[in-house]
Parts: sequence; C-alpha cells; structure tokens
Amino acid sequence: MADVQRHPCYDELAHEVFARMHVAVAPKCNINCNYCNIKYDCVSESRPGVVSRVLSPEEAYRKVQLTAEVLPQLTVVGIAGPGDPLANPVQTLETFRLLSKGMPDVQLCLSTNGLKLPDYVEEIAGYGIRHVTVTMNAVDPGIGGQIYHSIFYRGKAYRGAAAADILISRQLEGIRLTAAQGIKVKVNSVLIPGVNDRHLLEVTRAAKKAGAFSHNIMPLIISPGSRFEQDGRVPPDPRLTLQVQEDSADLMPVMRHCRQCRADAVGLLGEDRIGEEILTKQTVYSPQERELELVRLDSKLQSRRERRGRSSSGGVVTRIAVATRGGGKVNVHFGHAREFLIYEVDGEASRLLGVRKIQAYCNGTAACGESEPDTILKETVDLLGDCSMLFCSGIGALPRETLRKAEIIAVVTKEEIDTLLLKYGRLLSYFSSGAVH
Ligand code: CLF
Ligand code: SF4
Repeated sequence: MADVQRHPCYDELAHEVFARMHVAVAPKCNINCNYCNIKYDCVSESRPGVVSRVLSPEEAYRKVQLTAEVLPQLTVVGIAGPGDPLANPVQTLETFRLLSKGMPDVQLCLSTNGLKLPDYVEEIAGYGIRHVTVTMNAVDPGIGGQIYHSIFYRGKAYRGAAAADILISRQLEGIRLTAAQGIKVKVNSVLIPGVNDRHLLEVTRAAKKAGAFSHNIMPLIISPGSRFEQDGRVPPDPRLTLQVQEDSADLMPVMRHCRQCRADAVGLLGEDRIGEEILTKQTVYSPQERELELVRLDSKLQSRRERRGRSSSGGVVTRIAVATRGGGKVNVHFGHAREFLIYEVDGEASRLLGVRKIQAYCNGTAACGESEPDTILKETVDLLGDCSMLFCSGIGALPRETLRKAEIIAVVTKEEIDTLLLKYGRLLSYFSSGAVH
C-alpha cells in the first residue's frame, strides 16, 4: 500500500473512506502562538489544541486498540497535542513505541510546531512514522514575530522576531532532515489576514525547497482568551483563503479538505466522534474482519478515484456546496451543518475547492419558524454566495427561500456526492452554455 493512499489527510479522496484518530498525550507546549489558548476546553468546538482529557501512553494505546475493533476504517493514529508532541517527548515517543510494536497495521502521524523536530528525527524514523506535519506560519522573522508571542528554547525564553527567527530555522532544518529520511512532510499554515496572507506563497516556496510534500493553508480560528481575540482579529473571508490556496497550488499540492481537528478527534474527517461514545453500541471486528473491511474500502476508494479522475470538459464552471459529515454522501440537514464542502464542477469533472465552516443555523430555538432570516442564516447564505447550488439532506422553508433569493438552488438528497456532482454539473453546464433558450 502506497504511503498516502489510506491517509485521510494526505490523500483527498481517502478522507471519504478512511478515518484517523488523535491521542491527546502531549499537554505542554514550548511556544506561545498569539491565536492559541490551550487551557480552553469546549467539546462543542472544533479546533486544534482542544481536548477533553489528556491520556497516558498506556491509556492511549488501549484506546486505539479498542477503537480499531469498532472502527475498522481507522488507518492513521496521530499525536497532535493538545500542546506540542515534541515538547512532551517521553509521552509522545512511548505512545509511538507501543503503537509501532503492538499495532503495526496503523500508520503513525505526528504534528508539531517544529521547534524540537531536528532533535528527534532518528526516533521518528525508528518508530516507523511515515507522516509528519510542521505548522509553519511564516519564513520571515518580522512576520513570525507578529504571530508567535514567545518560545522556550534550550532553557531560555525568546520573544517576537528573535523567537520567530529561531523557530523558523529549526522548522526548516527539521523539514529537511525529516524529508531526507523518506518521510512525507506536510506543512500547515494558519492564514492570518493582515499578517501573513501576502506571505504564504513564500512559505510554500520555502517548504517545497526544504522537501515538504504538500501545503495545508487553514483559515485562522481564534481561541477564546488568546492574544488575537483581545486584539480583535477576525478570521479570513473564505474568498481570501481560496485565493491564497490557489496561488500556492501553482507551486505544490495544497490540501483542501482540512477540518482543523481537535487533538482528540476520532473518525472520518467531518464526522468526529469525541471521547468514549465511539466505543459503545458498536459491532466489534476481529483482526481478520478488520483486514477484510480495509480491502473492501480500498476497492471502494479505487472506483471513486476512477470516477473523479475524469478530465475537465473545459466548459462552464460552477460551484456547488455540500452538507456532509463524511462517507462520500450528502447526509446533513442544512440547519445542522457546521461546514460545507465547496466543489467546482463543469460538465464532466469536479474538484474540491475547500471547506467553509459556519455556525449551525438550527440551535434548538425557534429559528426555523421565523418569517425573516436571522443573522446566522444571512451569514451562511452570504458565505455560499459564489455557489449556484446546495445539496443537503433536508432544509426548512425559510432557508430554502432565502437561498433562492440569493440565486442558490437547494436540492434535498441523500445520494453519493460523486454521482450528484456529475449529474448536476452536466445539467448546469448545459443550461449555462445557452443550449436551452
Ligand atoms: Fe492528525 Fe494531522 Fe496526522 Fe491528519 S489531522 S496529525 S495529518 S492524522 Fe488533518 Fe486534522 Fe487538518 Fe491536521 S484534517 S487538522 S491536517
Ligand atoms: Fe498552541 Fe499549538 Fe501554538 Fe503550541 S504550537 S501555542 S499548542 S497552537
């Protein structure tokens, strides 16, 4: 099996079929990002750095074993926090040691800020870790100094640009050394409007030169209580995120389907099941049954690859929003959606442009019974303003009408996304081309 084909983050189509699990064994961090506050814990919020409980390596190992028995599509186990995994090297490496010895059929994944990455490349390679992500938001210390408040390095604290200078050189060195081991290195960057939006192309260039394999540019999520919240900073407009991603995509592959997961996320991307709930009321798979299920999923993925692999007709291009919690199907009611996948389609081909996160419109109050759209509905419709169609598993009269006024057709369906994109892509292309008068 090739390195990335069962990795839901490294392979875009694999995320519809295969699941990942984060084990939160790393509580401490050695840097202070201005958008982060790792003390804040809220299970209804999805963002990096948040967990419900920190596990010991033994607890983490046991949890992965139990989860693999009920979630046969689990192929990747990652350590991504809630602090920095390599600022907690004993816990992180012991967890990887237990997993590499006891569960050789799961791929191991590490996500780090990179400050200590050069010190641990040998151990990382030794435990068979094939995927490493480095979060690198700048390659210019002046810009980095606006993003990192401070770092703690070799017993000393550094601030601002001096901190960023050390961090950036350690990140680039870590990427070079890790990639030289044949490990797939992905770079994550947080897009911060007014700070690094015009600089991320430089980050892509530097990451590529150092040996990284892809770049994941994620819109800023501001933690409550963080310095950026106090400064009144705001997340980027989705159109800015898309533009920055498109610019970088000219240089190297760009990840479009990141869900900015919690440090204890479990499941398909977009369908997180937190805590113990996943371990209850599930069918238990033996190792042989798990292997058979994985082979079945490989062939399901292969047929999706063939369908998506069609080449573009070069015809009229239009955008479609999809409400899904994963599995390649439309399976979320408009009012419950916390994110939409945005696809670009023409008569023959489709490509994922990105994920747009929103506040769910239906919050248990009487919003659906209102006669006028509330702020959340208006913001959601505005966010989808560049789409001509929306697929969801259900929708109320008011949101449907509000979308219609914005010239977005809502289609209620539970079909496979691939089939729908092809069907409606052809239809939209046919009408937009002026074939019908
Ligand atoms: Fe986890 Fe990260 Fe590994 Fe994936 S997440 S450590 S590479 S297994 Fe994935 Fe989540 Fe985005 Fe990370 S969707 S935040 S990129
Ligand atoms: Fe928070 Fe991660 Fe930055 Fe550490 S590296 S401060 S955990 S966002």
